Formats: sequence, structure tokens, C-alpha cells
Amino acid sequence: MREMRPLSIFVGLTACLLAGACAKQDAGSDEAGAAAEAAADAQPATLRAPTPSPAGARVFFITPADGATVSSPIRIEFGIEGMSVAPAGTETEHSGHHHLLIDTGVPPLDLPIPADANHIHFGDGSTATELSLAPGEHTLQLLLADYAHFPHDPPVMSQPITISVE
Ligand SMILES: [Cu+2]
Repeated sequence: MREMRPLSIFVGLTACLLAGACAKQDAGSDEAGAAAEAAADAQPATLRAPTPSPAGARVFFITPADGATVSSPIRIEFGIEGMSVAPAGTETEHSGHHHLLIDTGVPPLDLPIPADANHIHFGDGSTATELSLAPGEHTLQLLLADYAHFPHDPPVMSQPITISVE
């Protein structure tokens, strides 16, 4: 994945900024904390306005089907309606790129989607992949995000599906 390294730096930077803000608030008195909170409410410096998604936009699994029994490598195809797929870094209206959530819940929707073994980015704009998973039950879910890996508002995500890997 080409965008992996810059994304890691970006996520790291965001985490630092957030951690810094938290540390500052923890160190201060209650009054200082309240003031910091008020300031954060007035001017959310480290957060940005979410990218809107159009009404009715959705992503879904074309394959596999929910409840399917499959064998590795598993062919996974992502469907999208009401929006288009654009590579990460390309800001066009009503677009985003796919993220596959594997055996994990939905991440915080006001932050960039993490990049790790449970959160796979398809920043090249691809709409299918082959995945090797250990035998057993696994959950999969799709979550679309904008050019900067932030989920849209409202978020565009599939229902989680459960597959059984032989
Ligand atoms: Cu992404």
C-alpha cells in the first residue's frame, strides 16, 4: 500500500497533537481544564469539519455474502451507490475510498481511520481484494472515508457481515 507511510506519519502526528492537548488539560487545575474545554468548544483546532455524504449513499459487500463459508484466499468485492471512488489524496465531491474492517468495531468517526491489520485502506481506489484469514469465524465491515481518511458525515458504512473460513 503506497499511502501507508505518509498515513502513519499523519496518524502519528494527529495522535501527538491530541495527546499533547490531553496532557495539558490533565496537568492543569479543574478550572484550567474547564477553560481548555471551553476553548476547544469554541475553536476545535485539531479537528476539521467532516466531509458531507449525500443522502442515500451506501457501501456494501458484493461478495462474500453474509454467513458464507469460504476458503482462503477470499475474494472480496466492494459495492458503492450514490458516491464514487477516488484515490486517497484526491478531493472530489461525494467521493471516498474503501476501508475494510476485519474483526473489529467501527473506529472513532471524527478521526482518520487507523491503518493496521484490522483496518485496511484501499487508498489506490481499488474496489476488490483477496484476503487470507485464519480458519474460523470473522467479521468484515466496509467504511468509506474521504481523501484524508476521515469518515464522512453521516458515515457511509456497510452492515458487518460474518464469514466462516474453512
Ligand atoms: Cu484511507
